[in-house]
Amino acid sequence: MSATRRTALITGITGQDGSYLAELLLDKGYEVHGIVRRSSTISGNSRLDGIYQAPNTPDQTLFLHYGDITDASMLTNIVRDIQPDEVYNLAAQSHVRVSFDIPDYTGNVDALGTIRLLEALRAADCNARFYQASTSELFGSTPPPQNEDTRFHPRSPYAVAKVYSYWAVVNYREAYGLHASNGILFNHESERRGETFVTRKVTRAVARIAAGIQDIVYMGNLNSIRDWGYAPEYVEGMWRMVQQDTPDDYVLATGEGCVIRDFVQVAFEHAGLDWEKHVRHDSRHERPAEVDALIGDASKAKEKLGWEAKTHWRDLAKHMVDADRQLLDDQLSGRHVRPDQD
Ligand code: NAP
Ligand code: G4F
Repeated sequence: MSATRRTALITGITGQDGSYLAELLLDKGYEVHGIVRRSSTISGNSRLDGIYQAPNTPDQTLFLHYGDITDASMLTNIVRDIQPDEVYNLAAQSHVRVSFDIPDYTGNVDALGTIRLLEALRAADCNARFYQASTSELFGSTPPPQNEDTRFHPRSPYAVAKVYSYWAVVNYREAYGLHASNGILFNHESERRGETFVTRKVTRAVARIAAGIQDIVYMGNLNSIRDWGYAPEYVEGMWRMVQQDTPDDYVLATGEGCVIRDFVQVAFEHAGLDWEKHVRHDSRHERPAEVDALIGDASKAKEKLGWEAKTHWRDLAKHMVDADRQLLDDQLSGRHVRPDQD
């Protein structure tokens, strides 16, 4: 290991953001350590295919460790062993509707998981800078535009747990002088987005309908508004927060709202399809309490971090449709292969 190489620990490395962040940090010359759940070997690790490194080679800079954010002793041991310079806490049960089905588990992972990791830093006497994946869901029913001063009004067990973590980070900053920052990120999507989030669900369905292997997609409330950006740009914003001399909390957003129905229409039209012929309503995809409108004001990030979203949601929708059509084509023709990993 190089004496000057910085070391980062990422929880949630197999997720959308974790995989992009790992790539960014490896490009910047970091040694990257990621915590991987044993159960995610098949589902999540495919996002890391592009940066897979054979283990135990002299040039290895990516290290994956089995663990779980619910296992405090594991967290303390790994922090003690690798003494990271930076810790990015991205692990979460991140699906809002699912959090109504498993509220206890969501709180354990998304709220207490953060405290466990912060305590692991203290127990291991580690002065790492800390990034917390906070979310625009904190604002819930408070109307847009939302910025760092907007009142929180969470509308789901997921959001309630994330409010707890947000304040845990502020508290550890104030109580222990930890360099800990909250990134309050509005929705950000990509070809690596989980398949049950609305954008990816739609673009996957478009690809399958265009290929003639599906006809109908069942969806919930199409009237809500989201501020959708492109995920690789957002992980750059996370990194910039951690590089600041003083820890702080920042909103990352595009500043433009999109009604779900408009995203659906643009995605279907991009493949030459009429969405109204293929989309049906299913109340099972609705939430007991909806977040009607999220539109962020990221002026503080622009001023202090020099960060700005670049990709418009229309281009994002088309890009995701193209990527899903290509992926399906590769899968159907047998071209989609994965390297062996342990
Ligand atoms: P994601 O794709 O759902 O990834 C979540 C990650 O957390 C996965 O690697 C998952 O591992 C891991 N994880 C789940 N439970 C865990 C546990 N008990 N122990 C350890 N790891 C666990 O989410 P994302 O979209 O990348 O988002 C990253 C973070 O940002 C999350 O905290 C999310 O809540 C937050 N966030 C996301 C957005 C957004 O629009 N994407 C916006 C604001 C905030 P498996 O592979 O094993 O499932
Ligand atoms: O894609 P979604 O499930 O994302 P949601 O609830 O906004 O949460 C995402 O963004 C948050 C940031 O604001 C993150 F913190 C969180 O981890 C996650 O990444 O739903 C978006 C909207 C909702 O209004 C939902 O009711 O789409 C609506 N929707 C309509 N039909 C649907 C569906 N959502 C899903 N997942 N599936 C549907 O069939």
